[in-house]
Amino acid sequence: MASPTPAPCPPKGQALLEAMRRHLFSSQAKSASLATIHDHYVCLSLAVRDILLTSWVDTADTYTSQHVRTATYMSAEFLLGPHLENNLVSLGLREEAAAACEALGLTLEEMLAEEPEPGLGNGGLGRLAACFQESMATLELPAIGYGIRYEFGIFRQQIGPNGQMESTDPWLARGNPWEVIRPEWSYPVLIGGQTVIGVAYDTPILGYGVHTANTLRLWSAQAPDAFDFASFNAGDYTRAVLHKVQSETLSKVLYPNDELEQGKRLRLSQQIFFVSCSLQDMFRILGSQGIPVTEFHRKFAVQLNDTHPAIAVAELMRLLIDVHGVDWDTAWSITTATISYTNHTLLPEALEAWGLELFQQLLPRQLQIIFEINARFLRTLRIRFPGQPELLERLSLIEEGPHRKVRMAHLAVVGSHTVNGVAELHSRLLKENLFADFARVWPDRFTNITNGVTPRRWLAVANPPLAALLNDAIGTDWCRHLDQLRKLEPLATDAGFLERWQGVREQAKERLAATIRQDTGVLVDPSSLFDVQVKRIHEYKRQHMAALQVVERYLRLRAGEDLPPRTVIFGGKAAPGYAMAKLIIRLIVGMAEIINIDPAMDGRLRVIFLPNFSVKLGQKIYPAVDLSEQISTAGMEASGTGNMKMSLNGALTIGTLDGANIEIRERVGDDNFFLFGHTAEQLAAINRNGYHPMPWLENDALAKEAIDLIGSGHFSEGDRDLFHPLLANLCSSDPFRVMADLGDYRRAQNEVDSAWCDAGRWSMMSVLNTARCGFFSSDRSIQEYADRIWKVAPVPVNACSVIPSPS
Ligand code: GPU
Repeated sequence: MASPTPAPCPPKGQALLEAMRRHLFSSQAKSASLATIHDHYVCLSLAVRDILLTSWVDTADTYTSQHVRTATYMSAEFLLGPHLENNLVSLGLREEAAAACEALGLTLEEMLAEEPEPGLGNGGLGRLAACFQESMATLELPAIGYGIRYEFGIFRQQIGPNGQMESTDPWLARGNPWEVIRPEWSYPVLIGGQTVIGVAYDTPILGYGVHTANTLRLWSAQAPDAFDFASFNAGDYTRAVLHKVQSETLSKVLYPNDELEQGKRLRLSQQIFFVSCSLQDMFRILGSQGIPVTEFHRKFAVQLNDTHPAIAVAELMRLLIDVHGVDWDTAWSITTATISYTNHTLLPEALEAWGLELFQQLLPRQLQIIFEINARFLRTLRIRFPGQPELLERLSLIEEGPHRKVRMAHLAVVGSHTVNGVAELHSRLLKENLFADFARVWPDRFTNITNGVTPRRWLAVANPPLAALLNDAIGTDWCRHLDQLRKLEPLATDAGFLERWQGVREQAKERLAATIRQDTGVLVDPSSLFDVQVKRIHEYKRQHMAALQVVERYLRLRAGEDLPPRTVIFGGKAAPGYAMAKLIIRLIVGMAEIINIDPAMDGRLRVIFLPNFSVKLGQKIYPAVDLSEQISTAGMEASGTGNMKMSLNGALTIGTLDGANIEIRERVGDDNFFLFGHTAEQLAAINRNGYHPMPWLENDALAKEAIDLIGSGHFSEGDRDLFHPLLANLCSSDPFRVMADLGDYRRAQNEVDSAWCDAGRWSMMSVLNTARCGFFSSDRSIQEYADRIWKVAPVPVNACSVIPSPS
């Protein structure tokens, strides 16, 4: 590359520029003539890392010297998304970085595009963990995130004429400038009689506008050094190496199932692996600060992100008793004073229960401890509830029957001081249904903490034009105190402001239109209504109901009805083994193929399936959404968080009374939300009388026509069998009550069409959505966890590092 003429650079940009040049030589070992775009990305990242290291080192020093009470967040998933831009925004260096790139003849955009995304999660649960890490740092709370450093994250999705195809995600293939390996912090874990070593890899998590940088510590599996020395010496070199490979497969790949537990041996191994390493690491920290093990619960609060880390209850008991010599009763008080558990679903297929045989093979000591916990628990119950064996059976940690199982949710509830759901409705249903018996035993153990999302990534990073408009209109405080968005309310009727608002929205939609063109080849009209459903593909989320609605729209347009132009955008991954979800994708793709080339549509309907939905893609999509589809069967979506991201960016929701939709509607106002569908209570009543979809369908000519059209092979090149499993399911059992809600969904969609035609009113409603969404900041969620569950207080970090900052 020809050496560029340096553009004028601000001082910090100058420092970045110099650090980039230095890293090209000292880290990438290249001259400018050989440097690839990826080299430059690495250099920029390392230059940014140099700057944030001061915060990171100072934070660790502060926490260590002050012996602070610390929250630890244990999660099998952290769906982080790219770090570079987020770190630039947290450090207030985005402009400077752009200038430094320009001075090298590069653009910041091309650097950002180079970053592979650490997709160490499936969907909402993993993304929530990532938002929470960032909020904990921003609130200056001493915290550590603990998880697994999967070598392969969530699979990459490509879309072909036959729907979804999967390929691997080798996100580490070109190295990772954001992590630091800590070989000195490695721990042995005994699984199935074999020892595996977990090695710590640390990633800094910067707080926004503060000096705090917390740590996300992910464990990578390694075979021990003296691995299988016996067989090695016996000359069986290959066997020894094979065992090594086997141990190291532990952290190889993230299971791509979302809300489905398959009872796989490797999965249980992954769980004990990261949980044991994390707890051993906490004991190491305790020891290094001279704190006795009996004070464990004063030093640490441990939050279990769903039941994936629930084995922590037994493992903490084992470490206290077997390794640290604590008696049972003391160990049990410490354990239950330490641990708390968040439940994220009511879906029965997601509830983890491990077969006793597998458990016994892999974790015999932990199973023994679970039996002892259960025996003591059932003994107290027998005294409190005499003559109620069925109650005891329902509450037991062990599910009886031909295949006895350990119920991980029960282990988590019994071993925790607090159990929370993730939205008001979800937490109520937990107490009324899944944990009704437990709520009788311990009514005070259950609480709600409604989810939130970080406004840094989901507004400041994802939507710079909106952020700039907000800064201008209401000041910059919103980014740390999202409630400040309230100040927008009076502007919702200000014509000048609405015009600027419209401008911001158009920019986002044009940007998404360009991405759609690039990723699918389809041209869409940025002035059409962008109707978006992006999330994992699941029958309970009812992408097939949205698809039916699109077919109906297609039929109505073909029949000459006048409807405002819409672009209907879908995105999301289906678990590779979930046939029905994959068939739903296939249907959407088939619809898109026909509808997008039908001249009768005359630009009034486009259907898009955006491949490989990810955090990166989400950052482009959320700001451009006009209509947010949140249409799950009431009672089934624990919370949802995409709903919050869209509303925060000014989308209007069409939704059921499910999860956090209810709270969003309460806050934005029912005039600014398109509600439809049965409530959870109504569905429960319908179920009691025996549900059948046919009576609903028989009275609905349009729905029938849509189903017949799909069945005729119209969207499958004449193949009448392809979608049969999907249609037959809808017309026979319809487990997710699509037919019961379809008519009302159509009514609400018609309301959307009319509202869209009044552009001024739509803009006002859009502003009010953003203005009233401040509650859904993950800062607010984390503040609640810190105050009500963890009792962890902020510890401000001052610059104290002896290491000079590069600037
Ligand atoms: N969720 Br359990 C997942 O994304 N994956 C899971 O395995 C389980 C739950 C989601 C819920 O479906 C969603 O409603 C919620 O907003 C999210 O967890 C975070 O709480």
